[in-house]
Amino acid sequence: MNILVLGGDGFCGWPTALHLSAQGMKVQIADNLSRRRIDHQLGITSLTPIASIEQRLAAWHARTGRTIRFEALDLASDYEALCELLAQCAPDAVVHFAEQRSAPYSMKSPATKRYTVQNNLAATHNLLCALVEVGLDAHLVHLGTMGVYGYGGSGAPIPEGYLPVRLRDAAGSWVDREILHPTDPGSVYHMTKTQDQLLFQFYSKNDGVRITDLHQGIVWGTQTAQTQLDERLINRFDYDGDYGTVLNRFLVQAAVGHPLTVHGSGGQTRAFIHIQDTVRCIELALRHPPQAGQRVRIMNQLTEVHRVRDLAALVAEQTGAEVRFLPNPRQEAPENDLQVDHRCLLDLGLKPTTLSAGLMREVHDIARRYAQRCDLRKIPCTSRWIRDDGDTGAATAAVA
Ligand code: NAD
Ligand code: USQ
Repeated sequence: MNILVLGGDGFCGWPTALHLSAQGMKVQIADNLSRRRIDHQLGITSLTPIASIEQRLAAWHARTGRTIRFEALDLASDYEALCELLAQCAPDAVVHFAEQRSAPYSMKSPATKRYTVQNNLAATHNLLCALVEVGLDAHLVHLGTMGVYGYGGSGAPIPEGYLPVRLRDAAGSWVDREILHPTDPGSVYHMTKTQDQLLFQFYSKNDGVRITDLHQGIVWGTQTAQTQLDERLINRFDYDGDYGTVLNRFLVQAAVGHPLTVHGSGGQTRAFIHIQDTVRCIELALRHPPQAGQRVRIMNQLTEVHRVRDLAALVAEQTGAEVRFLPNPRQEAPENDLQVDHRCLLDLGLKPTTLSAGLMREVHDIARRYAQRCDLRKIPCTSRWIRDDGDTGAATAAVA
């Protein structure tokens, strides 16, 4: 299979590209390296020492004899170059990771809000438009988010994308339909993902583009079977207040002796998946493409559901860390339940990596090993959903 990985230098994209290459697939990466520029802009670095994309690809070739090509391309602005790349590469499938993915960064300032919307929506729409213009029947696999459903907690399990509804027609008879599940985004970033869904629905219906949208939970962990082959292949590990996600932050906080930073009561319940399972899910989605004419296929990509304060308690119990309850910088429900249907990927053969099995390995192998690279000043979350101090955040420019 011939695969184009967009955003293939990022946290999920890099290990996915290696995993697919290791399966014998022909892989090409395109990325504008904006995530590395945002690191620079925010004065942060990955906890793990990530090599340049050129060094990464050379190391992969040296270790395995396999070649992954790289193209520097901005999906949101280089439309002609994207069409050329699609025509030249003629992929069987395109995996789309190339979006600004941090909720706190998207809420940091007017500039970062606008950047996130312009980047993410233009990237996704350019890709769909280019697939049609070039006339490629490639399967598009997109990384969406569980956050499109919101965390309002109706009490009903969240289905895989579509909600069955019953309506009365004009004659008074009941009609059964399935509609996209209503959206309830919690940040500007999450809002862009809800709008991606509409772009997919339209291009699927109008142009017959075959699309799988994977509504992924919070990814934790760092390494996969391939990224641990060589230190030059190591995956990125974000721990800062903007890009670090909750469980990976707790792991590094425990390793450096920083109190675990629970927002509010920690009653927020979220879905989680290990990075090793992320790459397996992408492979499963690629090996089981939707049929021609099928509506957008949506699968919930997660393996476990946890409450934030329970995760903090678990990490504290295993490491002796202190837990600190902080004022919540976000606007979100202080407590929510979360029941999610996620049978599709299990039915396709996913064997989940559980938190209980992987947690301490992650603390020892990564968080403690690279703890000296942690900049404690970058741990606090400084992005606020609502500013009540007269500060609009206007000083934070978006990435160039
Ligand atoms: P990341 O920021 O590490 O990687 C994204 C990559 O895309 C980066 O290398 C970046 O340079 C590139 N990129 C961004 N905009 C681009 C553009 N316009 N043109 C070309 N390249 C561009 O993020 P990630 O954690 O790997 O997330 C990948 C995808 O998975 C995102 O769409 C995200 O919404 C989704 N996701 C991530 C998580 C998570 O916990 N990390 C959870 C659920 C969903
Ligand atoms: N939280 C804390 N303490 C921290 C950091 C976060 O209590 O130090 C809380 C947050 O307030 C929130 C929860 O943990 O309630 C999750 O926050 P997060 O930063 O781990 O995750 P989130 O902002 O939702 O975003 C991440 C990824 C995003 C992806 C999303 C999946 O960055 O790309 O879409 O997870 S989901 O959460 O399922 O929408």
